[in-house]
Amino acid sequence: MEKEMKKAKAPKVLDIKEATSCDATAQMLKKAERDGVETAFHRANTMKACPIGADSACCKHCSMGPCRLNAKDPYGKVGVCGATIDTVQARNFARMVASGAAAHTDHGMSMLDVFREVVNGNIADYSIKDPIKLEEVAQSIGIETEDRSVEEIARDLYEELERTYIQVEGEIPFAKRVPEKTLETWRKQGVVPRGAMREIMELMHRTHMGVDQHYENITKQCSRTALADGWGGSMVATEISDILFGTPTPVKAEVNMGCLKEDEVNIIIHGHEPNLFESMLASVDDPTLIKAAQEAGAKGINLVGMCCSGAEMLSRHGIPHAGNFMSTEAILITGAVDAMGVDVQCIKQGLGKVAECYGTKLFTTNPRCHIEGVEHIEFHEHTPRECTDSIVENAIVRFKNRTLPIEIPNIRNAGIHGFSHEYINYMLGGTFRASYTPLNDNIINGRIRGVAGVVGCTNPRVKQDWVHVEMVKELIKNDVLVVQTGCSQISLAKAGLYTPEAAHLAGAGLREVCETVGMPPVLGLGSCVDNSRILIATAEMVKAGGLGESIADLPVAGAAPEWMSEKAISIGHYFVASGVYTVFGVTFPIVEDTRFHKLLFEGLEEMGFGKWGFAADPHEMAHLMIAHIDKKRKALGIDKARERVLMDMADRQKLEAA
Ligand code: MSK
Repeated sequence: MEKEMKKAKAPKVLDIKEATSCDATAQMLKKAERDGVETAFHRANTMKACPIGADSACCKHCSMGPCRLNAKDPYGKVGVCGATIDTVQARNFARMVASGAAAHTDHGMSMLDVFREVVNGNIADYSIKDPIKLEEVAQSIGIETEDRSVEEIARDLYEELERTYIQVEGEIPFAKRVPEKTLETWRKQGVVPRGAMREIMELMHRTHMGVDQHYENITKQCSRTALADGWGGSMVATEISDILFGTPTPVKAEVNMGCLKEDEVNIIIHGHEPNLFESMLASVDDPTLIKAAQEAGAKGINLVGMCCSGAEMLSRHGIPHAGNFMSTEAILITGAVDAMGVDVQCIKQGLGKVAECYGTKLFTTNPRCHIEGVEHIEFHEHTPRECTDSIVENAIVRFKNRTLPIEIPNIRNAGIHGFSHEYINYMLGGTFRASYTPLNDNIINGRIRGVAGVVGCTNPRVKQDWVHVEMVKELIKNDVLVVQTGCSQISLAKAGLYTPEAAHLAGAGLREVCETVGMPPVLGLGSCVDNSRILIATAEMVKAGGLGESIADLPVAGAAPEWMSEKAISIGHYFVASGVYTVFGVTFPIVEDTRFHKLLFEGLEEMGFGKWGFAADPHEMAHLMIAHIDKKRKALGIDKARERVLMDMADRQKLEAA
């Protein structure tokens, strides 16, 4: 017995300091351990990632396997059917793209369903809040708007955008927004998307056993499918959400767990589709429900967002945001959350257990997402308040019956959020000459070295927020303007970089621009579907002139330093296919030294697309992006301008010192 005990491994203790750089999450992880509660951080600590899966060297597409190939000797073995490592990896990668694209496009389709019902007068709870955006989107795809009513334009827009999903042949409507030269490359390579349903279906077919067994041909359909996400499903989700609920403009708001209030009924909405959150906003403003909360002894009802639903509402309405993906269990440990409503995507099943430990009422609301053991209150767009009122009522009951001690980390970080691509136009160009020309001018004259999109999740395999923050600090220090979405935006907001004062962390050139305009060096654009705003911004930069003719010519780069979801792979690949060098952190699901790896990391660029990159270290990641930006500046012949700017600064410093 004694011998057996000696042999038993000591349980692996979570090193909280290494798990997260978010102080509020760390505080809650300590409490979780005191309370005997387990989180995804603890599970990641004890669950060794499967090494074969991590290398994507395993195929389980049929029952002749699963076949394990050897990452150390990639061409030494093939699967039972004869599939090579390149076929296996390309198929695995393609299925990640298909799943991620399906998630975004299904989200977009839901928004389009709501839009159709609003236009047809079947939904009374929502309306067209931004008719100017409606016109602009309609015009961008060639719909006549002059002397026509909002309803007429909206009807045509619905019909046109429906093609984004169901069109069997021809190019999707938003292909009209793609710079001509980029579109030319897509046409030449045969990757202009048809409807997303067709592209995803074809990609799933091709990756079935015994169909497409050439990694180059699989990658081609990967690109087509990913583009159907970025310039299709995701873009529709963003544009329709803006039309229905308003286009974001800069708004001051707070993030972090200190947004919870001990003396109020706290409700969190977590997920992705904005309609649940919008109706919840109406519910918490309802005088009857406010009165009920007060009668239960609360000062009021406090509505807070998390994850991407939260990022979208933070941008659009300035609703406080409590934390990103890796904090969604941690916040329940405060004991202060009376109800959490979730819809789709990035909802950990583990939330159910943690909610149960602290008596939080957790509700799933979307027919696509139920969780075993968690109560489901279905959200119907035609009668949305039935669901959201019920969540509020349940939260009030829980508030009244609170018994456990409450511990809310006293941390809140104020910042400016809500930078849509339209607002960047006004901000830099002014109301009367709104355009991207001033941005391009500042890039051409070298004050701004280039633009980086830093997006994506947090992942317990790396220190939460740390990789995002270190990387972005390095970028802005080197005069790279950073635009962000999703959980990454919240990482940086918690680090205090969403204030104009954070410009002091930027290099001299970027700092000068930020101080002149009064903007932070890091601009938040919303949720993960809102990466489509970054695509439009790149198209606008091409249109404004002076930085080449295609997106691939621009001195820009992208990154997802702590990615974890298949959606992130789809996003990464649509940026690559659009012409952007995109660097991922954590791990990359492909064995190096294979032909497929070479294609993604080098070959695609030679074909006129962007390319993939990988580095685990944030500084290395930043410098890969900076080197790429400099390469593009050189190709554009604007590298000397930057040297002059640097010379000016040095001269100025010498003068100041004299
Ligand atoms: S929520 S996909 S963890 S960004 Fe969009 Fe955050 Fe990544 Fe989910």
